[in-house]
Amino acid sequence: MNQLALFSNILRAFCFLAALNLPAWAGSAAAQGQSGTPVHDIRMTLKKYEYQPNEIRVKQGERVRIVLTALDRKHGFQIKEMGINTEVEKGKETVVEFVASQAGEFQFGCSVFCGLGHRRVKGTLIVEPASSSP
Ligand SMILES: [Cu+2]
Repeated sequence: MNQLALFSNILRAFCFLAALNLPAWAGSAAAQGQSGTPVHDIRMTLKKYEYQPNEIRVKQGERVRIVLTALDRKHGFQIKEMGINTEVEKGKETVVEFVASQAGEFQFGCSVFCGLGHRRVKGTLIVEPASSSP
């Protein structure tokens, strides 16, 4: 009886510690990821039939975070070469995050049919080579 009570107390203490440790570990892992590479934040809006801005310029190696907001209806955001394709709901911020590891020009476009001008909803992501920075 006594031993059982002791055992369950130890077990409870262990679970308590495990519960405490998990968020601490997860928190530090997230912080590390954030501080590792600089983040290039870009805000972009979407409406029939355009991205604003429709040309974005980043440096190779940067972590890019695009915050998309659709103003009139649901649209999409797709960069085929990077395997990015996400829906952007109206009035809700949608975050797309990636590392611009490859230099070059990449077309992005709408992947949700939004009307007759759907194909015009597009833009260019320019990733400048890392060596071109001073
Ligand atoms: Cu569209």
